[in-house]
Amino acid sequence: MIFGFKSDKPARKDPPRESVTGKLRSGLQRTRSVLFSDLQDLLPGRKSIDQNFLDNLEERLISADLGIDATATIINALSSQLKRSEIDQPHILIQTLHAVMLEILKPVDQPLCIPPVTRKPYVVLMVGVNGSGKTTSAGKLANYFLNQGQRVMLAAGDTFRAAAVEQLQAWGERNRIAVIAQQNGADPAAVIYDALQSARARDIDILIADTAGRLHTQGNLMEELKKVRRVITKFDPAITPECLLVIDAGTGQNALTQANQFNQAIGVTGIMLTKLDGTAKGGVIFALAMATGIPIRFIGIGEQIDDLQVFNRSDFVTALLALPE
Ligand SMILES: Nc1nc2c(ncn2[C@@H]2O[C@H](COP(=O)(O)OP(=O)(O)OP(=O)(O)O)[C@@H](O)[C@H]2O)c(=O)[nH]1
Ligand SMILES: [Mg+2]
Repeated sequence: MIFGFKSDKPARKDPPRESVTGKLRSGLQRTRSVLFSDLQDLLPGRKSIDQNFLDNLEERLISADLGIDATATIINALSSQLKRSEIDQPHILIQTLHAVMLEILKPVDQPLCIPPVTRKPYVVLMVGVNGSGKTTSAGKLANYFLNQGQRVMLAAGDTFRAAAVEQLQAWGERNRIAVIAQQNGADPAAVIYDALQSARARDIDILIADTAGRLHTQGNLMEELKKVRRVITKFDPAITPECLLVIDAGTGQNALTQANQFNQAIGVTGIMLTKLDGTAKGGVIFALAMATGIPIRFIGIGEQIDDLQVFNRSDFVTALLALPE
């Protein structure tokens, strides 16, 4: 069953740079306020930074869900500077924080590069626990790729949750692109296979496949996901899909378990960290970077179609510390 519209290749449209950084800054506002609000107040009557200050900062890093390892890395870097008496003013502290945070995020700052495929379509498989933002992110990603001038199609691989298909169809309508779907209860692997055939026949560049939410502890549902992954290879062994794990930033440290379990099941190739705008736990990005090393491809900072950004560590840390551009 195909719902949708015929799409011609649009010209490439990139959003203005100021709107990207401004949005990111306001999206990270809650996390920033846990980390750094009243930072100056922590320095009562002192011009220099001392151990009490670092203890307080450590608590804040833990509260913002950076996790033990990233917190220790940051505090150790600051402590050793403090011992060498190199930090005597807040702006030097901020510079050091900035440098250490960038270093932690460096290995995961690997944007998704769509290879110049001779065999279309390129496949993006959205996976993750219930309610993490998979369907919304599929809709936003479709818009992102359309703006890059790609031809995009959606596949409704969530045949389980009531109204999941309709939800994806609404994103298809918003983007004016086709959505391949079957009836509720259909085999998700069959839907994806059908979508792959349809995408190839229509010369689609990118097929974005939604899947049902599942807990990493539900063995049978993880098996279902493995089957979906296998069916892509069966369709064409030359296709290496982007298995994009969608994680709600508000999940906190459980994000690490999700990443490990989904990775073991299907081999996660990228992470999309959503709902950064609604949480003070955005520091989990540092914990994910240190514990998994899985590339963080995109971040979600709102519910609207353009509330998705390609993850860039420099933009992220600058916005988090609210440094001038
Ligand atoms: N504030 C905010 N809300 C988001 C973001 N991404 C998704 N949401 C909201 O999160 C809720 C769940 O999103 P869905 O896309 O339905 O999540 P899902 O993973 O597909 O859910 P299931 O299919 O039930 O597993 C919706 O209300 C979305 O609008 C984001 O980046 N920021
Ligand atoms: Mg969904």
